[in-house]
Parts: sequence; structure tokens; C-alpha cells
Amino acid sequence: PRTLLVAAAQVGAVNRDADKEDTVQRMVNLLDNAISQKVQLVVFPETTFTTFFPRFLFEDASELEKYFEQGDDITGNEDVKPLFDLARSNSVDICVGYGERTEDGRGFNTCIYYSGHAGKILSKYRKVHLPGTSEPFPNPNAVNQLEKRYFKPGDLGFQAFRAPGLIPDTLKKGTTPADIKETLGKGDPILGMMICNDRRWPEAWRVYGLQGVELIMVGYNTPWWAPDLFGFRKPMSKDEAEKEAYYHHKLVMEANSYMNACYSISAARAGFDDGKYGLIGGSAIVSPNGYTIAQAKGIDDELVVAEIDFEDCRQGKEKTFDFDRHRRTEAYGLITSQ
Ligand code: CDT
Repeated sequence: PRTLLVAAAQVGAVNRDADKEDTVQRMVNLLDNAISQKVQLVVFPETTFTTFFPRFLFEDASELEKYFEQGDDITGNEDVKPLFDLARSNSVDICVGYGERTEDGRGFNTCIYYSGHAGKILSKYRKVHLPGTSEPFPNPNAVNQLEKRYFKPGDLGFQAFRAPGLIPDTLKKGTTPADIKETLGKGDPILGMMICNDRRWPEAWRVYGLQGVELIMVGYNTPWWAPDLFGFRKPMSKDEAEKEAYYHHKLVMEANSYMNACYSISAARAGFDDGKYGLIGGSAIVSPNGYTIAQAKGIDDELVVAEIDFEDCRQGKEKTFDFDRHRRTEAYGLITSQ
């Protein structure tokens, strides 16, 4: 059977001055817990190694650099290496997000899929949809999100990939997303990655859906009180705003998983950073039929585990969302021309 035990590793509050070593140790603890439960694939949040730094304006470039990981392959970087070493020595796959500084000085909001089986990075994704602004809001009490200042829009597209080694008995054929037609329901699972705001864009999901994706992994930092960012259709209390942030998160994960007949795992950086910047929890695993099958209970460090069966993707992919039979691309021109 094409089944897998997977987990979202939710990470609670990480303060602005948190020691990266301590944060990585918390991630190692979550991964240890997953390993003890025989979990095979663990998804960590967006920019997990540090606080969600785009909320701050850094005037001092050297201070800003502390929040980035340098280089193309970060798995040997001293601070973060213990996480990848643990994954490799236990043959567990992980997906993890971080601020990437390239050798030529560009910044990206990135995540990588590291195969513990292969002992190397299998795929990299750079966030395409960067929310927020380049300049801080004039309101001194606003919650800012300066992603447009610190990051370039991702330049790697939405590339699905196969993950070998997760399902040992998988048929040998089925090694690239391109052979999905012959290998629907067979071969190594087809995976895709997104980061936070991307999950609200159906185009991102559909580009993966068209590559036969069976599982989407998403790390996120979603503030539940950021009126300058979200805007409110009516005055809202903090409680109402929090409920709405959870509602929209669940809505997009369930609806898009259903419409692309794939599983999804979403992992939150949650909690109150510096005791005041509230980020929602709600890390979840959603089935291809659009049901949440496991969900975080709180806003602290927490592992959310579920067994998934890729056979369950076939119903949607072969019936309601059989794209070859039912899509009408001649009617969709506006989507790509504007
Ligand atoms: N990290 C991230 O992308 N957060 C955004 C905040 C909303 S901006 C309007 C999100 O989509 O959750």
C-alpha cells in the first residue's frame, strides 16, 4: 500500500532575541518525538529557525543577517546542522522553511525538502506570493510584514517532485512528475511545497495539481491581529479577528486540497512572539476529500500526526477532477493574460 505516517511540527513562540541554537533544539525535540512514533515525513513552519523577522524594520544590515541562512545548501551550517543530522541518521524526511541569503546577496523566503534516506536536499522552493509592504505602515502600532523589503519573489516556480525511499515497496517505475499518467496511484509519491501566503492562491495549487501532486507541504506565520495588513470589512474585536484568521486558514487548506485531490500538511509558527505578536496555530493534515484529519490543539510546540493513504487521491484525480477530461482551458485565458 502507498501509505505514510506524516506530521506537522508546530513551533510555538520564538522571540526576537531567541538563540538560534535553542530554537533548533526545540525542533530537534519535535523530530525526536516524531521518530519515536515512527513518523516518516515531518513538515516544519516558515522561517522556523528565527522569529518571524519581517515584522521588524532593521536599520543595521549586520543585525538583519542574523535571521538569514547563508548559501545554497544550508544543511552543513553549524547552527542548523543538528536537525539535518538527526533526520539523516534516522532516515526521516523533513521540509523546513528559512530566510535564504544567496551567494550573490539575494534574499528569499525559502523552504527545502531534505531526504533523510538520501542524506541530501531533494527540492527547494522560494515563496512566490510575498505579502505586506516594503515600507512600514505610518501607524506606529501597526503589525508590519516587510517581506517585499527583505525578499525577492521566488524564482523557482512550483516544481513538483517525487520522494524516493518513503514507500519502499513502490513500483520502480514512476520517478518523475511527468510520468503521472502511466503511474497514477503508483510510484514514489509526488510532492509540492508552498510557503504561507501562497496557500491562499488557487493558481499555486493548480500548477501543482497539474503535475499530479499527491501531497502539498506548507509552513506558515499568520498573525491573527494585523488590521493594517488584512483590513477589516467592519470593526472587529481581537477575538473575532482571531476566529476569522483560523477560518480562512482552514478554508483554503480544505478547499484547495479537495479541488486538487491531494493531501496537505500545514505547520504553524504559532504563539505570542515577544509576548505580544500573536500567530495562529491550527497546524493540520487534510485529506484529498477536503477533510481535516488531524489538527493542533494549542499554540505551543506540538506534533500533529496522521497516517495518509495516497490511494485516496485517486477518486478525485480519476473522477471529479480528472483534468484531461473535464478542464476547459479555452475558457481560462484571462487567468494567464492578466
Ligand atoms: N507569512 C505570511 O505570508 N503571512 C500572511 C499574512 C497575511 S498578509 C495579509 C498569510 O497569508 O498568512
